[in-house]
Parts: sequence; C-alpha cells; structure tokens
Amino acid sequence: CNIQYFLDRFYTNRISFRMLINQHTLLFGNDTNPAHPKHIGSIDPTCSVAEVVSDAYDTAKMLCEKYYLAAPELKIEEFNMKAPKKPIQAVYVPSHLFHMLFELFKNSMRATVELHENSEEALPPVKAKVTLGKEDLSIKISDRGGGVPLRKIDRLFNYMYSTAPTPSLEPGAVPLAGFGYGLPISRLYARYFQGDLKLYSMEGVGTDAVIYLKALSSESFERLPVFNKSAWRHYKTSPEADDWSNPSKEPRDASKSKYKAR
Ligand code: W6P
Repeated sequence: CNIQYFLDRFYTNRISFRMLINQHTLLFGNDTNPAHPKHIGSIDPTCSVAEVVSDAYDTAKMLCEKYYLAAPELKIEEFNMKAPKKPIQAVYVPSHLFHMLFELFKNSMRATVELHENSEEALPPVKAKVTLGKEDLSIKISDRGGGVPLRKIDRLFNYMYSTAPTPSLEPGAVPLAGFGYGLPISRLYARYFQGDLKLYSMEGVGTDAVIYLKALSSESFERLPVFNKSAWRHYKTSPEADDWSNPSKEPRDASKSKYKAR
C-alpha cells in the first residue's frame, strides 16, 4: 500500500545519499584506501563476485552457528558465458553486494536449520551459482529449507511484516533475523543499479533467491525516485473496487445477512 511505496522511495533516497557522501569523503579525503588501492571510493572496478558470496556466507554462518549450533555448507558454482572458466567480475559496490547476499544467506540458513531441526541427517547445503551473460550478471542462492507458499512470497518484501519474533535491542546483541527490513532493503540495493532481487520458491522443497545485476557498468546507472504528479497520485488515490473476481466478495445470500434487504 502507500507505506510500502513511501518507504521504498525513502530508503532508495537514503541509499543514494549515503553513496554520495561516501564517495565524497573517500575521494576527497586523504590518500587512497590502503586496503583497497584499486577501489574508486566505495566502487570496486574488478569486484570478484564469488569472493563476496563466500565472505557473506562466512559471516552468516558465524551468526547461524551462534544461534543454532549448526549451519549448512556452501557450494559455489560459476558459469562465465563471456570468458569461460574465468572468475566473474563486476564494476560494483562490494558493500551493497555483501548486504544483499548476507541477507539471503541468513534466510536460507534459518529455513534449512529450522526444517531439519529434528532430523538425524546432515543439513542440505546452500548452493550459490554465479553466472555472467551478455546482459545479466546473476547470482542464485538455493536452499532446501522447505520453501514458502506463493501466496506468502509478497509478504517477505513488506516492511510491516516479519517472520521472526522482534529481537531484543540489548547492547552487543546481533540478531539473526527480526525486523523484516532485510529483504525489502536488499531488493532496493539491487534495483538501485538497475538490477533486481527475486524469490522463486517451491513449497515442500526450498527457495531460490536470485540477484540480477547488469553485466555492463554502462547499464548500471542510479535508479532514483522522482517527485512528480504520478508520485502524488500514489498517495491521493482512494481504494477502488477490485477488477478481478474474489469469492469472499461475492454478493451474499440475503437470507443469511444480518442486514435486512429493502
Ligand atoms: C526461505 C525463505 C527465504 C527468503 C529469502 C531467501 C531465501 C529463503 N528461503 O525459506
């Protein structure tokens, strides 16, 4: 609804401003970053995607083991259509990529561990596949965590919804899950450079989460909200009648109605 629309635009704005402030302080600050001399501000012109996948997995694994005393293994596969057998690289902001992958790994690990809690067998691994085509650089994270029914997939991107109990805010506590902002914000990071983040789930088996990035840096320009009449309309329009049939809204049987027919 309106809150979703507002927050998507608000947080896209925040991502953009933080990027600008970061670039300014890094580029006009002292010297080059000693840890990453080739980086241009927060941008890595040769970002090795599989390395970020692996780092995000390791970080999520540490949290997962802290909470559940177990974590699924990772299997990474790469398919480079442009330069077969070469590691896949992108011009990208590694911190953004890390944020998205860390979020997806936490979700996949939680689903995997909770589904197999009372099972003797080993946890099914989480699989990552990094592919580079002409247009897209895609990263798929697949789990065997039992999946989510299609009806509930949209909720996972809703800011007002979380599947985890609200975590405590005690100092030093790092929750594994809880505020329900992880997936919607991750999707904004993907869309910010003209990519996207999608979930494909098969209930009873597991979930594939795919991050789509642009293969060409010339295609990955900033995506920003604009404030115009169309934007205003999103807030002004009042809810209208649905234009698709809905069984719960069929005309009711007047004899069962508590309202008398006139
Ligand atoms: C699940 C639910 C989910 C959300 C996002 C990414 C992966 C997964 N797996 O079961």
